[in-house]
Amino acid sequence: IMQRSLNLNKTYYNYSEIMTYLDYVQENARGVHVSQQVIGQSVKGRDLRVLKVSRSSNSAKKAIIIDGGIHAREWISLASVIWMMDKLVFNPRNDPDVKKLLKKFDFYLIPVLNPDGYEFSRTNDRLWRKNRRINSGSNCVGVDLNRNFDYKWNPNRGGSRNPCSTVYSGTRALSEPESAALASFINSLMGVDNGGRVQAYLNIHSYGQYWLYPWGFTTAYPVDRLDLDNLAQVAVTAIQKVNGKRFTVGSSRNVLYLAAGGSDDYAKGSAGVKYSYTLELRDTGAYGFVLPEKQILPACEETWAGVKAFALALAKS
Ligand code: ING
Ligand code: ZN
Repeated sequence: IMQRSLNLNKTYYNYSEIMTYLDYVQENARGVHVSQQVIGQSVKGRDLRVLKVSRSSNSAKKAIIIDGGIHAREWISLASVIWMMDKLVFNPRNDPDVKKLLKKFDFYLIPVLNPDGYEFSRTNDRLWRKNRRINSGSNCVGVDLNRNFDYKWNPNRGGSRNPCSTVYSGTRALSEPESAALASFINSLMGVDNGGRVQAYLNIHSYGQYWLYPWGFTTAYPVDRLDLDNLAQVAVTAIQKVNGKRFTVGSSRNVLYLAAGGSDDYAKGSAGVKYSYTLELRDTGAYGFVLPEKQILPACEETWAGVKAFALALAKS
């Protein structure tokens, strides 16, 4: 049935294949603990699953949350999260860094944050971005989940009040089940019961080759900008060593564009996660969102190298 590792990253898998793979990972993990949690449902009722990887059961170490597929067409982001899962759980090359990371952190991986949009992109419209919300009073479908989060939510700042826009912010902050589920999941791990466990949050997108930190809603920088910049530099240096790809570091607003309501701004601004980032994976526009399957492997390898270097540096910080 579903094979692990190499086959997994030769092709882009659909939602149900990815869910089958999560079960495979959980059943076949040896020497690490894997558990799954459903944190909510999409508009069309698909489960939003989180896979936790830790050294032991009931582990409550400092945590790193990583998600992919918030935008439907950014297929490489899902593949990259699956790849990280595979490396953390099966550690095929017996990498000592993986052991170090699991000594220090619990990982929470969410490969498909927007399953309805992803399936629609696979079957109907390859360049679909939003979720599949039916907007009342409009013939246009979908809300941009990365404009829908509840920190400085503002359709006038890089979002839109028009349901037909690809960056439609929704009728209100956290109007969508997908964004609401992620927000409450981050909050639950940051709450007093959990001792503010989340040290880092990575929201994975494509394309453009950027490692971005907040804010998206303003040109101002976070007060701890230098800390965020330093660890991002460590990550992009590691990425470049793998296949020579250069990633640009900076704040979303200053190196990309204005966008309020992003999940990275939410994680930092509302939930209090210090190291909150948006990653834009390959490429820089040659294929854009439609990254060929031949590039899945190199893209995942370099992203994993960056994430690993980042997390190792975080462990020492
Ligand atoms: N890019 C992100 C977007 O949501 C971003 C970039 C993230 C900007 C966060 C500002 C804040 O537009 C893609 N590729 O979706
Ligand atoms: Zn995106």
